[in-house]
Amino acid sequence: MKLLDDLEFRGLIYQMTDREGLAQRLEEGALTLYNGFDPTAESLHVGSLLPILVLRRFQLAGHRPIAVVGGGTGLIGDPSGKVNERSLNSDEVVAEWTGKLKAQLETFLDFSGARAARIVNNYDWLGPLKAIELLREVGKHFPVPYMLAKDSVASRLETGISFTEFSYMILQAYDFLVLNQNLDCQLQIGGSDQWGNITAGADLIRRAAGRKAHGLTFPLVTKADGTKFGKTEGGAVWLDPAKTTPYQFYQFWVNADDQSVVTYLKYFTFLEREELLAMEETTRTAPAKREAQRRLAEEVTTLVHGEAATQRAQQISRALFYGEVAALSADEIEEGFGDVPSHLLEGEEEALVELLVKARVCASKRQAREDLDKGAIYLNGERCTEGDKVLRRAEGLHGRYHIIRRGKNKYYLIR
Ligand code: 383
Repeated sequence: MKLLDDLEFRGLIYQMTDREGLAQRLEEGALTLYNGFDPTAESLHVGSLLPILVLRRFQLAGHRPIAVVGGGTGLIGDPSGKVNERSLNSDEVVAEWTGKLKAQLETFLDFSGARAARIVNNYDWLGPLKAIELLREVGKHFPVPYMLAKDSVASRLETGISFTEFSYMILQAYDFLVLNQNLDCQLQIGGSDQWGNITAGADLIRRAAGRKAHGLTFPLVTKADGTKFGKTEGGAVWLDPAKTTPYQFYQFWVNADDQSVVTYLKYFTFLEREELLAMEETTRTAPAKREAQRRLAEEVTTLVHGEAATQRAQQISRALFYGEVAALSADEIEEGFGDVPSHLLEGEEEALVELLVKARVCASKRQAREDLDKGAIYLNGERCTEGDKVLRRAEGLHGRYHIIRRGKNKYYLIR
């Protein structure tokens, strides 16, 4: 299948500057394209994964991807899709985050061969830029009414926007011009929130250099219940394993709702048409098996964290699901129970009833005795009904952990 047809089949195309023109250009041979990532945090998150994978889809089809890290634009702040003015981060923080994003991006693209990917930092050309030069050479191509008409600005005229953020589109447009002139980059991609900035760049390339450039955006990723994609109760789902463990990452995907799971498989995996249709079918006929969800979680976790981490995540998930926690290694316990309520054992031993109350498993000692009596409490995977049980640290899993489960799947960790 041709690249554009595949992107369309996957539902990845939201807007294009000129479909026919781009289709024709792709026929003519290798094209250089880019997507920008601003260092607004110390890690990329699942939302950044979509553009990364689209860059990779282009590369697999024989084109040359560039990932731009916004060491310069990150100092300004993109108003696109933002209701409020951002607070500025210091030079040091932006430089540090730029380095971290760069390292993460390196793991997703292929840097060898004729279609080698590149990662560039726009601070390299925005940093040295002089104010007079910017206003004379670039600013002249931006009619103010044109800038005011952009969504990112128009939507903020009532609530407020600083000149700093108002100017952001000029910098992103200038990036596209620089990349077009220096690396023959002819296409910029991004999420639908980036349409205004992307077309600003294509327009600038036409006005300032008399050349044609293309833009393509993908749709905003949504969830069936209307809540924001990529957020859990614990916050954003990060690509950095120190911020979101591979197990949590795996769980995020395994919990995808039935209405969205096939869309996510199309967006976030490289599964082909037949497999995608098969997943669509099992989700329709046997949703309870959650086969598509498990496939999704396995594919995306492997892409981001590798096979070994995925196997661990699956092992932890199975153990928790079947209550077989005694089989987990100490590392797996730390990873799998990273965000369940935990409590420190004071001293070497403590009465279970007391502990159940202190660890907030049960509301009172009376409740704790009742729960034990009716068999609702599990200790390290075994049902415990002993009202006078004493918990000893040394008898714990790996000599230090006691895992308490109340009911079907409410877990607590005693360290
Ligand atoms: C900076 C310089 C450029 C081109 C783009 C940029 C960044 C851009 C931006 N992008 C978002 C970000 O960095 O702010 N102005 O958080 C997000 N992207 C991608 C995608 C997305 C966008 O990194 O829609 C989601 O991930 O475009 O919100 O020369």
